[in-house]
Amino acid sequence: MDIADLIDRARNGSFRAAGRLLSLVESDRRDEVLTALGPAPVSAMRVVGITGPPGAGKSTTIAALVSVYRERGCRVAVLAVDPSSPFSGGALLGDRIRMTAHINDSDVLIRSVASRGHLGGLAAAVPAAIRLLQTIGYDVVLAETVGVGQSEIEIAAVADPTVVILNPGMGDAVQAAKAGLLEVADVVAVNKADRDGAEQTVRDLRAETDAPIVKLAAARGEGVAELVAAIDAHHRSDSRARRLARARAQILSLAHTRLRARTDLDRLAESVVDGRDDPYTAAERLLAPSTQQDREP
Ligand SMILES: Nc1nc2c(ncn2[C@@H]2O[C@H](COP(=O)(O)OP(=O)(O)OP(=O)(O)O)[C@@H](O)[C@H]2O)c(=O)[nH]1
Ligand SMILES: [Mg+2]
Repeated sequence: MDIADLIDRARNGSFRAAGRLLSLVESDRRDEVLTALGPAPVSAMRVVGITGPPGAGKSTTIAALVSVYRERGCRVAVLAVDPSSPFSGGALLGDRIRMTAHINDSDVLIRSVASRGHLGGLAAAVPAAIRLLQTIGYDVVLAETVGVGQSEIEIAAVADPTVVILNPGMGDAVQAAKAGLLEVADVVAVNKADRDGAEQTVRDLRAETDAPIVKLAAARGEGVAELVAAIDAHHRSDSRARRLARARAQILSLAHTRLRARTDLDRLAESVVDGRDDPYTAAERLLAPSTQQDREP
């Protein structure tokens, strides 16, 4: 079936067509899909990034958010980035259970995305997936990443807002700050607030970030309304300057991915190690326009 047909079907609500298109977007046929989609439609689609340490309650929070957005009549897509990562070991089954309320809802699409494919990873696949979801009529995308590496930074480049989920516990706030997690936070949620120490963690966090902080017990549905209010408020206050900053981060991330994929990188590294080039010259060479066969597909 050709891509234009799939797009039509997906627009008309076909899950199977949407799934096929998302697979194509992760494959080397991504550009074909993007071309068929045409220019980005004017759409108020929201992309909410949910990130945080393993087990912080990201999926539980997403399940609660899905309910809220469904009550508003939104079509919702959940992208779980790299759920097979060693950090969330086997969480996919658990996520199924947390998402049971939504599994038979034809307006909720749940999809996992591998962050380290051969085609430039998350930085390239997720914006394309988002473009696709926007064109086929989704109103909200909730994207889950484990906040332990590059992926949450890449998500933050496209998400508005990025919610960082932490838990009560001594040192959590400081650790999150150290790990650079708070830098990507537009909203911070202290989940598992039914446990001791939530107030203290909120106080510690206030010293580390200007982002709004909400207390959450996602598993009990407590604080979810406050979280949604913070997400809504952030979206309204989103400025051109912030959008420019996000676009810059996204461009840099994509450019970085392209540079890493250059086949001459290894050759340049050898010439530096062998003393034929210095790293500055090698960097210049890496940035120089390459011939087509220097690039990966
Ligand atoms: N006490 C308490 N436990 C919670 C709360 N929210 C989630 N949990 C539990 O925390 C565990 C992890 O929840 P998940 O939602 O899978 O966390 P996650 O951040 O998506 O985990 P990974 O994807 O594996 O990184 C589960 O056992 C949840 O039941 C909460 O508000 N209070
Ligand atoms: Mg999860």
